[in-house]
Amino acid sequence: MDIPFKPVEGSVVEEYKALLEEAMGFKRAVDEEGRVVDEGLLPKISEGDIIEIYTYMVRARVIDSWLLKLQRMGKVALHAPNKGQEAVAVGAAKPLRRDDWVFPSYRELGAYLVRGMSEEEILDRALANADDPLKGSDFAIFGNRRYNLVPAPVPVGNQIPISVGAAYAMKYLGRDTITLTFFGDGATSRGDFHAGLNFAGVFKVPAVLVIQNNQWAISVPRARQTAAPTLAVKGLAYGVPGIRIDGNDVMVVYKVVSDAAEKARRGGGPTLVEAVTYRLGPHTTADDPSRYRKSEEEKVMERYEPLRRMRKFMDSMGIMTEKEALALEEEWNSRVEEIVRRVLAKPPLPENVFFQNVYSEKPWFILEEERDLEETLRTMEELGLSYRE
Ligand SMILES: Cc1ncc(C[n+]2csc(CCOP(=O)(O)OP(=O)(O)O)c2C)c(N)n1
Repeated sequence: MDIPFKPVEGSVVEEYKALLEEAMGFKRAVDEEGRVVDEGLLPKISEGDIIEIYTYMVRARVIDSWLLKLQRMGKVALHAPNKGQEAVAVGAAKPLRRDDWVFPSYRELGAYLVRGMSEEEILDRALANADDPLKGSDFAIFGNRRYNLVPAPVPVGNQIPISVGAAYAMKYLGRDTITLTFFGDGATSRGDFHAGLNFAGVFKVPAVLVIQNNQWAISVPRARQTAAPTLAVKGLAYGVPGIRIDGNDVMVVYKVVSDAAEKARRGGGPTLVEAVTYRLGPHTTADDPSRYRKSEEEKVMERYEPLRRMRKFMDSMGIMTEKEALALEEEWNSRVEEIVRRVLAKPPLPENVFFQNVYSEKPWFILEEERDLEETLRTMEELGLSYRE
């Protein structure tokens, strides 16, 4: 029992002092000019792994820019740009095992690619064509059971308590699989974050929770979001170690998340990682950031973006020249352009798609609505009208 009442003393205080330093600090292995600034934070991985990581970042950048273009062409309903945040998604997803669970938010294309999804699958969904697995039912990026990739929720922060519950389930079942969850700085202001962290801390669940602190929750800047000095420090109140890192340095993201994942696997409990990054584009294609932030800020932040840094790092390490690294981006751009052409040529969903995939046996009122639609379409055809462009 804890009685009598007195301040906490002893080793716990020392332990918390060390945790506080991690939560208030800023870890990076490679700086914005690609120079190694902390050898100890470089992950022990091969040159091949480094090239693979860079390639995932390139692929995420390329598919992101195609999704943006396709939205502007009226082919995609909505897109939440990933530009500038590739290092967090790729660096955190890469060290995971196939049987671990990933709970993305809506800005983690890199994590989808790392888990094994192809550009074609992503585009089929985004374009809602005949191969769309969700049959046009929502504009959201879908999850994928094959890759233990849970669908991204539309409500902000919902995935936090759900993923923590899933992590608890893994522990309960005696498995050594873990969960990795992504969410934004804005999500840390929602009750779901606090409920999730509290549960995670009490039950020591095998979870790694990654905050993509991209400085903005649509138009709300980080400083208006919370009065806490850092976001990582919020974990400490719940007994969850928080580590603040440079989210544009993929090497430190990989290192910190892989260590946290292994700790969770061994029964060491959850970790909250605050990855400090910057959203270079709009919040979504429906947003205009010039209404709430200065374009000079974006220009300054271009210098810190993760792909540029990786190119400089790989060049200085003799892994790949900057020229070769840029050529790789060109190559992927052409490859994805070909996929885009193929995907655009696919037939659309059939008109009666919303009458499919719900009932095994349709009730009379649904059959009636279906007949109504058929009749409307016939009349439109007779009148030479079309609802498709
Ligand atoms: C519960 C809830 N409230 C509000 C919204 C509207 N909304 C969508 S995204 C967003 C901002 C989220 O910001 P953040 O968590 O920092 O993630 P980011 O978009 O920056 O990656 C808001 C307020 C929502 N989807 N769900």
